[in-house]
Amino acid sequence: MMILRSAPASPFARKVRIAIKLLGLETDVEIRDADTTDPGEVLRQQNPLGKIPTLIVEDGTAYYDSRVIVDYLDHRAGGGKVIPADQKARLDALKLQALCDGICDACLLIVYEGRFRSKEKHEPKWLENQAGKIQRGLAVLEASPPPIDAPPTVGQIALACMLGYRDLRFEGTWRKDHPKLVAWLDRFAAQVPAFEQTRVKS
Ligand SMILES: N[C@@H](CCC(=O)N[C@@H](CS)C(=O)NCC(=O)O)C(=O)O
Repeated sequence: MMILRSAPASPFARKVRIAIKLLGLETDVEIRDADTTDPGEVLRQQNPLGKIPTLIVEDGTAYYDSRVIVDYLDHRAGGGKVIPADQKARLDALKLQALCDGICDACLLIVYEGRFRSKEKHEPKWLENQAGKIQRGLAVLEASPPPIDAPPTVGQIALACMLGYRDLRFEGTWRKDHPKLVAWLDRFAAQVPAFEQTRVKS
């Protein structure tokens, strides 16, 4: 049995959880939540970065980060499933994943600024720098939303998880200016039940 160190709100862990469902590996993985802020959390021994998601496989090997985990799981499920085998399609999927994960990184840094620093210590220039990455990334995606394959690629899953995280932590403010992405996410949710099944209920 594999163990996935996870947390319900993490967009990176959600990407892995959706991939697990799509790859038919649900019965092979136990989801075990981790508290990344707890210095005593065993996660820090499993992954020196103390980050989720981290996957521990049967022989005790720990895989991180989410990109490595999805690569491992896709291969374990036969290969070429959510990470296409064809070079062009594969690079398209990985590049889309890199963009959406990068937007999530910027979102997280903004969330952590609020969580770990008192308000008077917030650095507006640095926050604006992160906001710029999010804004430009969303603009590129809105200009040309990707297709939704069956099954979706890891890039398309990453896009859905990133937009879901914008809804969860930023009150869906992205929706007003990105109508094509709103329609894209609606289609994704209809085509991929695992998206709704992994939504944080709160
Ligand atoms: N590039 C990593 C990002 C993972 C990440 O930033 N996870 C966050 C939670 S969403 C985390 O573990 N944060 C705790 C920390 O940075 O200490 C991935 O794709 O897995």
